[in-house]
Amino acid sequence: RLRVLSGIQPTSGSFHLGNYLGAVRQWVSLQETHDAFYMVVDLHAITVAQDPAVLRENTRVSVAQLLGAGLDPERCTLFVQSHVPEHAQLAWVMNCLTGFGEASRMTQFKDKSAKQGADSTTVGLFTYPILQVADILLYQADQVPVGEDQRQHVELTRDLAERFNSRFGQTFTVPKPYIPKETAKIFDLQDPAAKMSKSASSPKGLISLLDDIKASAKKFKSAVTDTDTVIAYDEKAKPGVSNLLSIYSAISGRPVEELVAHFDGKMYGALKTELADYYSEWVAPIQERTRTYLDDPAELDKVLARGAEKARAVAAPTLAETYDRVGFLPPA
Ligand code: AQP
Repeated sequence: RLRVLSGIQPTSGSFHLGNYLGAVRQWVSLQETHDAFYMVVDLHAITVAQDPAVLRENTRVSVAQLLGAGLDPERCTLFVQSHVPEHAQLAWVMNCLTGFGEASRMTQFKDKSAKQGADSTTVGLFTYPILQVADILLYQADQVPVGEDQRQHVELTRDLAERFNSRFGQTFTVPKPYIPKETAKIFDLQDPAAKMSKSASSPKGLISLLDDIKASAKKFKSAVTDTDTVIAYDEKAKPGVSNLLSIYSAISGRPVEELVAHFDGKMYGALKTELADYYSEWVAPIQERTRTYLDDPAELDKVLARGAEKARAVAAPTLAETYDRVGFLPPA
């Protein structure tokens, strides 16, 4: 069985549809065919300021939501990143292997730090991709299911794995990104040129899975499209309509061509209303299951304790071998 690893940040009270379609949906299907490791990455979350109580709460909600979305702790290893200290430990070694210029080329850092300004940008945000390298390499992952925005970080992981292996001897599996084209990038409903993101300029463009369902339905109905009237898939000429078709196709399992034929001769309003209705039905059981897990904190703790144990069983030997390869004296 090939191994997959991925993570998601507990930085808001709910995942958004981009997180779900770009990543979590693939996680759920890959747990059936792969040796799957999934984590809530709280170490990554503190690269921007977090309120401690809120972070703790959001971490629990994230885990409950992953379970609500269909992760099964019997089929995958689900854990919280800070429960496995090897992540931070391997990250230091990787920091010392990464060029400053190389890290400076990461576009996500450039975008986020430009938005935040130099004074509120932390060194942690700068080295975030290198922690991600450690996350992946610790588990000798073959594939990394992520959205398109993470491709550059997986490329960095490949470069560092190869660099380490050629300098110190074969140690790490060189992973590949796993990015299905159809949902690689979900766009903001109000600004179809921008990716759907929790730091979007307007909350109207963002669909958070745990939000009030009626409010989300309304957002679909007021999504920005274009002045044409034909429902067709064309990312360049019709980014708004294409985004709605991608979302509808992904959650319903109906191919885009089938949807386009279905809406032949109909107006944009028909697509928006039908999608809003479909989404409402689709998300209700996810919300319901998430609530069930949140109502049972003891069960959640049990899942996470078992997950951390399984994760450490893989991470600890990788870290020990890495320390040995770089020449650290083993403790007596
Ligand atoms: N719009 C998106 N389309 C497809 N995939 C997406 N992902 C995020 N946005 C989209 C994927 O979701 C996974 C988890 O990402 P994360 O925990 O790093 O969340 P994020 O990138 O911080 O989410 P945001 O909303 O994009 O945050 P900000 O606003 O801070 O930049 C990843 O696999 C990611 O690719």
